[in-house]
Amino acid sequence: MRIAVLGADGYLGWPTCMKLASEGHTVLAVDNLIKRQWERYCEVQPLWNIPYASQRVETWNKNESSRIYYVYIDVALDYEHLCNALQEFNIDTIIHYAEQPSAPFSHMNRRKCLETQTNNIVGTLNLIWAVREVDPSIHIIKLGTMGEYGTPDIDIEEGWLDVEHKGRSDRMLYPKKPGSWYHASKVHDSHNLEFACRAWGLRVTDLNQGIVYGAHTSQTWLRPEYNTSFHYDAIFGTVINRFLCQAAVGYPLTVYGDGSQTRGYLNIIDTLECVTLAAETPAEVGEFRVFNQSTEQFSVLQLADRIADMTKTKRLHIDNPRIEQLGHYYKAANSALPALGLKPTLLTDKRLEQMYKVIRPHIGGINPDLFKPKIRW
Ligand code: USQ
Repeated sequence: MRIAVLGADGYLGWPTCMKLASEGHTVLAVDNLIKRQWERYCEVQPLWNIPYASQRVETWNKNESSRIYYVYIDVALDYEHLCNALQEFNIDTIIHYAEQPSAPFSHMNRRKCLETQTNNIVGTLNLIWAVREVDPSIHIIKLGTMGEYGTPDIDIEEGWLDVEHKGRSDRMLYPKKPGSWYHASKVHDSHNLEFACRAWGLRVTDLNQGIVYGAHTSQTWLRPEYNTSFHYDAIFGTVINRFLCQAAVGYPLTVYGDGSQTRGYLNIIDTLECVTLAAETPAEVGEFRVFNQSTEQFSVLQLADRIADMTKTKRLHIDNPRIEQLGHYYKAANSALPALGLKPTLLTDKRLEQMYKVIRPHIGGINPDLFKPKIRW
């Protein structure tokens, strides 16, 4: 396949580029490096140093038998460049990660809320128009999020819901109850993409992804220069990655509220597997296909208990800076990706220990002040 990865400099984008290139696909890595600016704005940085995007692509191309092509494009601003790149590389599949990914960031202030929604929604709209203009048969794989659904008191289905109302029935997009301005931006994206499928016959897979954890994939292990951006701070760090870093420096695990918030989780290795599976079996023309991309569900407290036991660290319940439901029902369908062949990489004790071992040599780079959540909803 000829695949464009948008957001190729990020935690998930870069390992995706390496995996697809090493499997023989032509990979066009697209990024505008904005995430690095946001990190500077928030005064946070990844646990380990990450080379410049162009440098690590160069290192890859020098040392590996496959090639990655890198172009600097702001998907939300450079529409012409985006169209030209899709055309020039004769792209048939697009994996779209190029979005502001942090819920707390979107609650920092009015500007960051607007920046999140503008970047995410306008970027996706530009992509929709670019695909229509260049080649409507291009398969768009869009990273959505399980957080679009929120925590409804009924089972969560994969994107669609059969509804009966006053004696009539219809199949409708599953109702959304996002928990942040960031999550809401993804809901708006989903609606825009679904409309583009209906109106213009585009083919889209929306991957509603759970909370990703993990530091390494088969390719990041090859060289330190291939490491991916791993955050432990309260803005860009996800909860399992954060707890392991907290434990590594003996900082009490920061459980927000009573920790009964339950979410879907998956290993970064499975993110890569899922996008590959989606790419290999594209959506039909006019189809808006939704997969729930998570392999296990845990409450925050379950995770904190396991990590506290393993590392002999204490838990600290702190005032929840977010508005979230506690003690809620949570049951999300996730059978579509296993049906395509996904073999889940589960969070075993051994995997937790391996991650902890990877983190420990880097504790000198951890600033405990960044563990404290300072942004409130
Ligand atoms: N939490 C704690 N303590 C912490 C950090 C988080 O108790 O120190 C709790 C939060 O209150 C929340 C849960 O852990 O209930 C998950 O928080 P998170 O920061 O790991 O994840 P979240 O904000 O939900 O967002 C992350 C990614 C986002 C992705 C989303 C998938 O940053 O890009 O879309 O996971 S999902 O949550 O399924 O929507």
